[in-house]
Amino acid sequence: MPQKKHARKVSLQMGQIVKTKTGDIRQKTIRSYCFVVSLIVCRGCTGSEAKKKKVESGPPPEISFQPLKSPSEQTGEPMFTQLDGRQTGLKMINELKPENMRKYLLNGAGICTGDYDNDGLVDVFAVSQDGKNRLYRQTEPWKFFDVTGSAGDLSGELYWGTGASFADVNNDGFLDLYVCNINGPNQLFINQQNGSFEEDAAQRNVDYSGASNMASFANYDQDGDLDLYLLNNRVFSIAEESPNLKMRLVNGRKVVHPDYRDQYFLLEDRLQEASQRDILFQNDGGGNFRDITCES
Ligand SMILES: [Ca+2]
Ligand SMILES: [Ca+2]
Ligand SMILES: [Ca+2]
Ligand SMILES: [Ca+2]
Repeated sequence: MPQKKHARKVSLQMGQIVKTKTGDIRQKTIRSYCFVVSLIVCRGCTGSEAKKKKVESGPPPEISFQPLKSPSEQTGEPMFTQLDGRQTGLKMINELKPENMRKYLLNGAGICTGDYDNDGLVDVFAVSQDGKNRLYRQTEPWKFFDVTGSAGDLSGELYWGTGASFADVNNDGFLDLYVCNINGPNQLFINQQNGSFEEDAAQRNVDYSGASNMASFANYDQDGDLDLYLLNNRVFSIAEESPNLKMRLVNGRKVVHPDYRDQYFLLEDRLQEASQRDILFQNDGGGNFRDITCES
């Protein structure tokens, strides 16, 4: 009997998976499959009981599969069409100069969308690694206008930009903008409610300088304000820059050279390249943050 109990558990798990992912047709198929599983398990029952059940249940229904149609197949229309940047105004190209080609820069740069001026139209902020970051305001449906110059010092030309996020960090109803950089501090642009932004990351304790990839905002502690999770990589790869890096022996023990302790660690006497830690920042409600990574 423990065998049957186990089979019932398997059936439930499969039913749950299918219900959430693929819909009715798939559910029917899986129910049929579970039914077959039940029959197989019944074979483990003793003699006459198993035979009796087999007669009562009859032959297993035939299992069939039918692929679900996508919305585009149902309507005959494509789900997405590509719009020409010359028509939309979104003409930016992410630049990465050949002389700056490094593994840690080949991740590319990010983009974020949000209605920063609360006019009901979603706007776009795009990051460029070697070029200028751009803020595009949507002035009418599918028409964007480059407002980078008038919206504040958003170009980020001093740094290799990696990612950006819109989030209302100070709860004033206007989206603020957080930009991640490599080789320079991250930037937090506070929305001035008049179409422009002012950078204030240092005052708000989120001017982390390292190799940030991307920032994600969520109210993890459910106190009504958006907290910040910062994803970090490594500034550069020692293995790439100094492939002949050696360990040192101190009192007969291998140690990492002090100059590289932030980049390397030893695991079973083998050098492992480290990354910068990710950071969780807690918002005080007014858009001022505190690093709570260790205590959390
Ligand atoms: Ca807008
Ligand atoms: Ca705000
Ligand atoms: Ca919060
Ligand atoms: Ca808070």
